[in-house]
Amino acid sequence: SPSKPISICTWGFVNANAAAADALESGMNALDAAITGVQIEEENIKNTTVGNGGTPDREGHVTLDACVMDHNGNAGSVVFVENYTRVATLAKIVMEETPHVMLAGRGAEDLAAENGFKKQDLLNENTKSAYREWLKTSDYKPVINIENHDTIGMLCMDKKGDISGACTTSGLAYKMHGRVGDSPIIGSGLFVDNEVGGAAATGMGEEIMKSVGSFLIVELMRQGKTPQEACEEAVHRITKKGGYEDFQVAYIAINKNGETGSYCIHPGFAMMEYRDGKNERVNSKSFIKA
Ligand code: SD4
Repeated sequence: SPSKPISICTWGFVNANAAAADALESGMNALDAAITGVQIEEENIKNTTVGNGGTPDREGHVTLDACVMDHNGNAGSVVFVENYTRVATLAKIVMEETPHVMLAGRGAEDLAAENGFKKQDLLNENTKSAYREWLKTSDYKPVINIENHDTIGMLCMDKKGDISGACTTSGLAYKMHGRVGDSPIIGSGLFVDNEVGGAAATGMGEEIMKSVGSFLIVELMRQGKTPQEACEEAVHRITKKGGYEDFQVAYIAINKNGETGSYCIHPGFAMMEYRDGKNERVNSKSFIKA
């Protein structure tokens, strides 16, 4: 059996993965540990793709998407949320306190207010001036591997061996108002089946949604693929259609044996992996070679 606990997350989020690892080592369950981890980035105003400090849409609104999934197959999700930052926690509240899986916009914001979340302006001077700059050309072109791809998806295996995950984002920079990406879509940005494993995604949400990437990875692992092979196959489903020169997609996965994998289209993606007391950056292999 794997040495537990284990935590992995997208990109080089050292502090977020360390926070999840500490929580897991102290005995916290996988779901709450994943939320504890991603919350570091939701509160990190230097991360312009998650939570407070997120980049606005083309009309100047910061709108957040998040979801969580636990080891019992329960799921919660919020989309198009303005003015509240802890949206992974809000997704957990949807999962646990409502009869629904997904709440959007005003309804999700009302639930946040009812639960004592702090209402705040998520824009700051930096994101405002970057937005003003962007308005000069209004050129919508998601750029590979720069700061507008910093979504955090996290998968935790706790001391009991249960797997849960969380995924949270402000989505693609300067997206259309009302646009929702893959991150809060169960099966796209995140999927967990505690009998098999879990997967999470980052990158061009439209491509991840069209191929239901995270669900695909978990199903491929169920059929016997390793997490690495499953991530590669999910990326190939996208690349075989062509047109991937201008966008990035990256996946991370863990199986029930504690094996992990990651794969992406363009070089430059990495995941954090914690196990055996070590929190390490793992550079991902890519479809296009560096
Ligand atoms: C989205 N997948 O909204 C997200 C963007 C992302 O790092 O991953 N950014 O499409």
